[in-house]
Formats: sequence, structure tokens, C-alpha cells
Amino acid sequence: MLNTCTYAAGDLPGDEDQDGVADPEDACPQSNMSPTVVIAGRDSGVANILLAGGCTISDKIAACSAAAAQNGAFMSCVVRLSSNLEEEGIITSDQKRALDVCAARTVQAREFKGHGWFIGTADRGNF
Ligand SMILES: [Ca+2]
Repeated sequence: MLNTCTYAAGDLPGDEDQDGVADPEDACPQSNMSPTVVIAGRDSGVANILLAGGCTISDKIAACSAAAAQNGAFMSCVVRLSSNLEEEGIITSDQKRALDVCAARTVQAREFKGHGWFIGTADRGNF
């Protein structure tokens, strides 16, 4: 049977999310590649940076939502993540605040629904 998968010039074979990290080394082979971090349709305005290991900031926040059973746990996970990113110099203090505020607004609007709550871009209409 013919393999119908083709790759455009410059694409890496075996890089499903096209983030430049080959799938075997990619901790998040299906990264959320939204240009900015969008939490339940709310755009934080913070660049969705690709982190070492192949996960984006959105992937990490999605992992927070998947792991947290309630609002408090989700918020602490996001604040821990944003603090670490700021300490590592990956985001600025303003960007950290923007992420925290975006997550808090989502929680305040009761859009957080516990395990499996989905982070997505508004235009995909997810969650
Ligand atoms: Ca990835």
C-alpha cells in the first residue's frame, strides 16, 4: 500500500504539530500552536511560546486543567506555571500577570468545569 503522507519542503517528517521538535523527542506531539495563549475563549494576549521539550504554554495550561478537579487547584497550577516561566526569564512579569488574570477571569465566569476542561482557541469553538 502506498504511503500517502507527504511533506512540504522544510517540514520535518514525524513532527505532527509542526513545532520543529520531532515527535520522538516531543513531550507534547500534538501541541496547541495558537499564536497567543487562549483560555476558554479568552485571549490572554501572551505569546504562546514553545518551551524546551516541545510543549507550548497553552499545552502546560491544558495540563493544569486536565489535572485539576476544581477551580482552586486550576488557579494554583496556572500561578505556579506562570511564576516558573517568569523566574526562568521566558515571560515578563506583565505577561505573568496577564496569564494569571486570564485564568482568574475564566474561573470567575465559572467556565472551568473540572477534569478534562478544554483550553482552545475561540475560533475553534472548543469547550
Ligand atoms: Ca509539540
